Amino acid sequence: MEVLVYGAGALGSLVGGLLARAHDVTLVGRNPHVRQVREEGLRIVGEIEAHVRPRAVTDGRGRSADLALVTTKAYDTDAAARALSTGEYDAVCSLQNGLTEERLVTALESTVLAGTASYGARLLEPGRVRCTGIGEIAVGLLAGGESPLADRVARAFDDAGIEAVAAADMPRRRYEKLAVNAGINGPSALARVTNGEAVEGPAGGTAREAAREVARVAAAGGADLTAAEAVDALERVARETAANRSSMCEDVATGRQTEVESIYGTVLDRADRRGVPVPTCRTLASVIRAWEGGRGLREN
Ligand code: KPL
Repeated sequence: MEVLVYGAGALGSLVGGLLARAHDVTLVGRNPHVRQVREEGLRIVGEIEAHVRPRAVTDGRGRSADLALVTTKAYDTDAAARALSTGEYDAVCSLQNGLTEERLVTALESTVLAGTASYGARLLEPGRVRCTGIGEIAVGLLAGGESPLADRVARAFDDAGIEAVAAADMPRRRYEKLAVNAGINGPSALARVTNGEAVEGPAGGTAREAAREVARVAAAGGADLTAAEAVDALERVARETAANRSSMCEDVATGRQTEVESIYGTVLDRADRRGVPVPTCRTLASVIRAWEGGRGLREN
C-alpha cells in the first residue's frame, strides 16, 4: 500500500517507520529530520528496533497515495488539510490528539476515518525515534459502524507488524482518548511529572475528575462512555506509559505551544453547547492558556 504520513514528529515517524517495513511510505516533515531520513534512513530504537528508508519530503502538496495518515500537532490540522486537499487519497485517517477529524471532513473530499493510537514515541534527534511503548491503533468511521475501508487500513497496519483493529465504536473510543488526554496532559504538564505520577501522585484526583467530566460531555452528545470507563482508561494508559512524559509536558518543558485548545478547548466548547459543567477542565484550560499567554505563544 502507498501511505503518506503527514507530520513526521514523534508518533508520525514511529508509525511511518514501522509501516515502511511493509509498505511504500512517504513522510512529510521538517528539516533537519527530513534531510537526515533521506541521507541515512530512519532508526527506530527502544521497544522496537528497526532501520528503514521511507521517502521523506518537506512539501506534502499535490501527492497521491492509498492512505494519508495525519499525525501533526492538532493545531496544524488546517494546514495539513489544505495540503492534502491538493492531492488524491482513498482514505485520510487522523491519529492526532483532540477531535480533529471534523476539520478534515470539512476540507477534504476523500473519506476521513477516525483513528486513535496508543503507541508511545519520542523523537531523540533528527533521523532517530524511540518507541517508548507498544500500544494499539484503532481505525473506523467517525459515526461508528462497520467499514470495509477501515478493515483494509487496519490490515495494512497489521501487515507491518503494528497492533491494529478496525473499530465499529469510534465515537466512544475518540471520547475515551480525549478523556485520557484531559486527565493526563494538563496535570502532567503543570506538575512537570510523568504520566504515572500525574494519575497516581497528588494530582491524581484532578486527573480522574477531568476524565469523568469528558465522559459526561460525551454521554450528553450520545456517545456511549461512562465516567467509570473513562477513569479505567485513564488508569490503564497511565500504567502502560507510567515512565513517559505526555506530549503537553514535553511542550511546556521545551517552551512550545501546547494542544490546550484541541484537548481542553474542545471539551469546553462541547460542554457549553450541551450544558454540562466541567469545572476541572475549565481550570486546567485557563492555567495552561495563561502559561502560553505569558510566553507569547498565543494571540489572546
Ligand atoms: O496521547 C498522549 C499524549 O502524551 O499526548 C498520552 C495518552 C497522554 C500518552 O502519553
